[in-house]
Amino acid sequence: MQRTLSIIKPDGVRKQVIGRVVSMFEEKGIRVVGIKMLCLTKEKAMGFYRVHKDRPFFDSLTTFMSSGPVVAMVLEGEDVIDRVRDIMGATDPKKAAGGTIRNMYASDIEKNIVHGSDSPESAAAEIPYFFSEMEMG
Ligand code: IDP
Ligand code: MG
Repeated sequence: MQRTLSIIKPDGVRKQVIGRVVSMFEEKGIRVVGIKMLCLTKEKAMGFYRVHKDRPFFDSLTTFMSSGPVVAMVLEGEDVIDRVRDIMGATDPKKAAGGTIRNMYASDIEKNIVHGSDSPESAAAEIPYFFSEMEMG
C-alpha cells in the first residue's frame, strides 16, 4: 500500500469542483486518509515548490498557490502515486488526455486544478509538509 499527497489548487476550489475531483479518485478505489482546507502563505507555497525555485514561473506559481484556499489530501492505494498522476493528466491541460481532471477542468498550464506527488521520495517529503500522523486515518 502506498500514499501520496494531492492538492486541489485555488482554481479548483474557486470553480467548485472539490467534490468532483475527490470523486474521481474515490471512484477508482483510491482511499482518502487525510483531508483539510487551508490557505498557503506565499512562504509556505515557496517551500512546497522549492524544487522549482529557479524556474521562470516560480513567482507566479507561488502567488497563485497562495491566492485562496486549497484542499490538501493524503490518498492511499496500490500504486497510488502513478495512478493519481494518470487521473490528473498532463501538466498542460491542452496535452492532458480526455477524461482526466486537468483535461476537464483546467484552464492553463499554471492553473491546472490539482497537484499529485511525482515519486515515492516526493510523497515522503510532501505528506508531512501538510499532515501530522494524528491527521491521517
Ligand atoms: P506537475 O504539477 O504536473 O507535477 P510540475 O512540472 O511539477 O508539474 O510543475 C509544478 C506546477 O508548476 C504545475 O502543476 C503548474 O501549476 C506550474 N507550471 C509548470 N510548468 C509551468 C509553465 O511552463 N508555466 C507556468 N506554470 C507552470
Ligand atoms: Mg510536479
